[in-house]
Amino acid sequence: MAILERVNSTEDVSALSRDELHGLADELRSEIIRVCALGGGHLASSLGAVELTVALHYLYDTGRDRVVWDVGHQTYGHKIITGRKDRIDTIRQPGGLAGFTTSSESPHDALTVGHASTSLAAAFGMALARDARRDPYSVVAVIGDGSLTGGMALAALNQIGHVKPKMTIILNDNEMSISENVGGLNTFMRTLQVKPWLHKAEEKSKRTLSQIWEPLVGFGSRSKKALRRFLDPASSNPFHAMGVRYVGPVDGHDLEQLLYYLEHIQNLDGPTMLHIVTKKGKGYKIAESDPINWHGPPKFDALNPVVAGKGYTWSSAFGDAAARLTEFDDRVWVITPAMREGSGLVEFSKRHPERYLDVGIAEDVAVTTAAGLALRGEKPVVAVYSTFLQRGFDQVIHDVCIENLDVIFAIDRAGLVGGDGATHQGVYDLAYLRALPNMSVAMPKDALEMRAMLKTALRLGGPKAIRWPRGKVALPPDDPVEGWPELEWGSWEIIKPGVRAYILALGPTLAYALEAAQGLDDVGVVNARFVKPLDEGMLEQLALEAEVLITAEDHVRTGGLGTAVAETLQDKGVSVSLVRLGIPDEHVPHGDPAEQHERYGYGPQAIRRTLTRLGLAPVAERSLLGASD
Ligand SMILES: Cc1ncc(C[n+]2csc(CCOP(=O)(O)OP(=O)(O)O)c2C)c(N)n1
Repeated sequence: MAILERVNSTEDVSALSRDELHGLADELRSEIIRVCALGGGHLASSLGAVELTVALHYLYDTGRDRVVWDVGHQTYGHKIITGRKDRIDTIRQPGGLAGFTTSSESPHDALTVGHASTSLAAAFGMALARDARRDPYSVVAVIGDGSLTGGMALAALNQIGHVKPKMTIILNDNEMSISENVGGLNTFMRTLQVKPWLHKAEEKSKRTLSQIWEPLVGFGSRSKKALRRFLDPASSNPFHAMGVRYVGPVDGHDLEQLLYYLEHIQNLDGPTMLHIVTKKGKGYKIAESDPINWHGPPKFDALNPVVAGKGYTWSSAFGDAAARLTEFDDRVWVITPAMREGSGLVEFSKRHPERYLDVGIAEDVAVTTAAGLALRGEKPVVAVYSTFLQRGFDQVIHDVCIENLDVIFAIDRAGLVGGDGATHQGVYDLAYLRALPNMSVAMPKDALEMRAMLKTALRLGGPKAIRWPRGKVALPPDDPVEGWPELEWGSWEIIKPGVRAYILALGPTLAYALEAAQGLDDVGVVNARFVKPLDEGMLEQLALEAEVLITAEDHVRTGGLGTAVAETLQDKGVSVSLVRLGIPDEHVPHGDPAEQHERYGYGPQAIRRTLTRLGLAPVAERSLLGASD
């Protein structure tokens, strides 16, 4: 690490010789592999962006200029260069560096990110602010071909091309989103990649070509234009058409070429897009050949690299259930906004390609496409992470709920998610979905209950959201759908009877509540699996019988289960002491979810402390279990 040792800032990169820049790229690559092996992380995207990272830091002062990375997952090299190499081993770990660019972490991180497709609009705003203040800094946005499929990115491009501020857009095209990239723009980008060949062919044989073509297509100008478009796709380039100067494609691993083009573009007025072609996982053979599994591996052995299996997860359980449901009812479709692997749909996509749709990183499109399908009698299931459904919120109201359509929302990663941190926490969906007329919201306790909910939702119709957490679940038996039991929609279930108190728990907090209430005859536990509609009958009865009700949820306290319970009791005029456990009004950073559950008061030990404080568990335990929450 001879060169990296001397690099502590972006100025140090600018001081390097060209030869040393190549050495720096090699060292960064080794360091990224070492760090990801140690604790897991976004390996393949960071490796693919190494030369770009070096070139940008050579040409720009990222402390002053604004380099906006889309998603921010490809920035391990950027973090190492910009004064964070001593802490890079802590990336994504509790209390350590964030996995994405985060402005509170460094002045070199121009934007706090994690969700895709925001870079262009943010950089556009920064360029407008710069021009309004007549400041001299440069603005650069780096966006992947996957993130460019998001409507936000395309709408921003449309504005940028119209207003034309001076800015550089780097399109980092590796043909991949997390899985293979999709869509017409992606197909078009493939035609751009053959452009150099076409150029050469045109140069070398201009005469031959016109000799061949002109007699064939005639001499009319329309035909000539069509021929020209075929030979030089840039003349029909949609970026160009939107008003953005297009340059490329350029080999994004050729540092000299990158520096050459970036340096020239730097001084051009207006917006310029440099299209670079890169390989995801570049320089690490196994990641190059399998960029999907090496997109974000857990920790691995760098000498014997294998991506550890995740075991049977909630996502696997959903994928299996969806496949069964499609065989049971051929009107069932599954739509994913670019999360085939994460949502457990790899097998489904192979077995039922005609009922499977990946719409790219476009959650809004996923929801409204589902609405369109439902309007024509189909039964779409939108498989989406809780955090990403936020991008489709208006569509859930406007296109699905107002029409009361038969759309099931299969919501994965509900709750705190661990290493991805604040941008990815799935802790708002109960609040934002519960508010919508016609919508139901449920959370199963296990994979069998998930099946029962899916089957019942399919029969009942209407907008139905079923959510589950990240992580493992017990494998259910492989029964055909005909044998799956249904459940009464909106019903709760008493798991442990109590006398003086009841804990109303949801999903993962159910096991916590049972652990906390162990050995306490006075304390009952309820599987409050429906947040909307609540089991009002059972709630009222429990409130009348017990002294205290405690709600426990892996969700913000504002608007979740506890709020729903409080509102219902208030409306019914039933008064009972109510303790609401959940996440307070703050953004939760990356960390270990189990630790965070304890810290926020709804882990098993924390619930037990609450029971002690309420006089429901023996006081002697206080000292054993630490301070009261
Ligand atoms: C709104 C949103 N939806 C989904 C994701 C999950 N996600 C993270 S990276 C990624 C792929 C991005 O592809 P690209 O921009 O081409 O970058 P690459 O990973 O190929 O380097 C996706 C879908 C996200 N971060 N944000």
